[in-house]
Amino acid sequence: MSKSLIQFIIEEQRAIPGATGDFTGLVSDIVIACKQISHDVNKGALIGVLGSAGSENVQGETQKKLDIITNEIFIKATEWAGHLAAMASEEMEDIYPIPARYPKGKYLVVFDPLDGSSNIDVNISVGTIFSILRAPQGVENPVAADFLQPGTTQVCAGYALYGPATMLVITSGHGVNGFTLDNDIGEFILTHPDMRISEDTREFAINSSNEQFWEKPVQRYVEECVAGKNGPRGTAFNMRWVASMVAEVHRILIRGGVFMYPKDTKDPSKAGKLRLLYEANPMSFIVEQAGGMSSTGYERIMDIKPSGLHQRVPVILGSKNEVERIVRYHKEI
Ligand code: AHM
Ligand code: MG
Repeated sequence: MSKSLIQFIIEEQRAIPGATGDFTGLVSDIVIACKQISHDVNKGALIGVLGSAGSENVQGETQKKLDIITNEIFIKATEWAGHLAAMASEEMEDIYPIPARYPKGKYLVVFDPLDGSSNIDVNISVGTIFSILRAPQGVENPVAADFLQPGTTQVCAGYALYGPATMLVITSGHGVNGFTLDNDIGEFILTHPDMRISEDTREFAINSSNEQFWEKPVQRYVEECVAGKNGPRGTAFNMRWVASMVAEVHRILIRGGVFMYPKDTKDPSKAGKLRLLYEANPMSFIVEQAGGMSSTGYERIMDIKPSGLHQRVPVILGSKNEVERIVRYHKEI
């Protein structure tokens, strides 16, 4: 009999003395949110959800209708059950405290309800990213500062990938497991146990249109890769760029690779494009748990003490030996 995601989480929790079932309940609500988002993304134009909402989020980015719809789905699926004290999302300026009409719990969740949403109108894979934190001891009514915990404190991180199949990949600090949604029975089934990232790779992912704005170490690394067999690496590299971080990280979990959204000078007010809490930290937790590495080029991402809810950081993650090399280049130049 195949194992469902919820069975898997319950079994994992049983091994932890004193576990109350709260965590399992929260994950199960997140799973329901992802199933519903999967449904809406999949129906697309049939239910009129494509296109722009005509609004901007806190970071000045144009919101898609689905950015708003999926944010609402995530909140509605997780706010009622008493597992959470508050949540924060890429699509909301401030934190979302659990309304007074519901019981409060000990966890915080941060999420990007529809990452890669610029891809939605062209029917390319998008995803949902989430990270579960504990509310600080004794805090019943969290404020934004309570979310500013380094990635190392994450209890759980995961993503749902809405691709040819919908998958959910999750870690709670004991390796990484992947589940595929069986639409016939409405369950995520364990199909990719103990996912591991190969230490070496000949595939990299970066948005090359930003090359002129990169720092020297990244320019050097990419130059050496594209120089191919006759270059300093003596081997041919392949390149991919989906512009959907979830799809990118998933490819790396399946067949190795390195993903970079590095520091650049395109907009000096931004340290990078990707957000520490909603994107960089959860993906770093997953990548490290699968044996990969994740850095800004200068420091381990999960060691960063966040300074703001919507803080951005450079991201370089994937196959260990390549990320180590890029970090070394940052030290050399
Ligand atoms: P989003 O959260 O607004 O969708 O932006 C994040 C996405 C990532 O999924 C992806 O890696 C990156 O933005 C692509 O950026 P670009 O369009 O600059 O290539
Ligand atoms: Mg995003």
